Amino acid sequence: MSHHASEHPRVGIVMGSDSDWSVMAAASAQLSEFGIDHEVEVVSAHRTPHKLVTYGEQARERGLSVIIAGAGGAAHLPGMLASVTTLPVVGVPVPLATLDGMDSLLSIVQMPGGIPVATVSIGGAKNAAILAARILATSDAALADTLATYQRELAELVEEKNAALKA
Ligand code: RP5
Repeated sequence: MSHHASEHPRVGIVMGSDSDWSVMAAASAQLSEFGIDHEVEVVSAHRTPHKLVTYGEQARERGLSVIIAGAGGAAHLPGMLASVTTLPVVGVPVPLATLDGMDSLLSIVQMPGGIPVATVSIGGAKNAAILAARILATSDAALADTLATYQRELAELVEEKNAALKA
């Protein structure tokens, strides 16, 4: 697991174990592509519960705007973080060797009323980063431009593939 630490992170990527990094690295890579400063930290709901509470409680005052939380199996990290912060939390269900990530998905997505987690697809770390970027872009015009360019490029790629199909 390796990531360049940023001095003023706007997004916090947390995961239940370093074993989640193979999935969560895509979130860090996408944020870097958009030029968004972020931090990466292992915070386990079950192995380091006190750290979880401290992280969630201090996240806003430390300057974070969004938390991306990935976990697998009995994946309580995103929901528990959402319960101790008012920041938006994006949950990433990490697939483990058994159950194909359905356990992670259902653990994260079924939150009780009042405590939302914006859950992306199983292994959807890249989309978690794009969603975090969209949240930031509600008050960041330059980032909104970056996201518009990104979407234009996606569309162009489809048309290039269409052209190749017909060539
Ligand atoms: C979860 O348990 C973590 O998010 C990880 O997906 C899973 C397994 O963790 P390790 O046993 O690999 O550390 O809490």
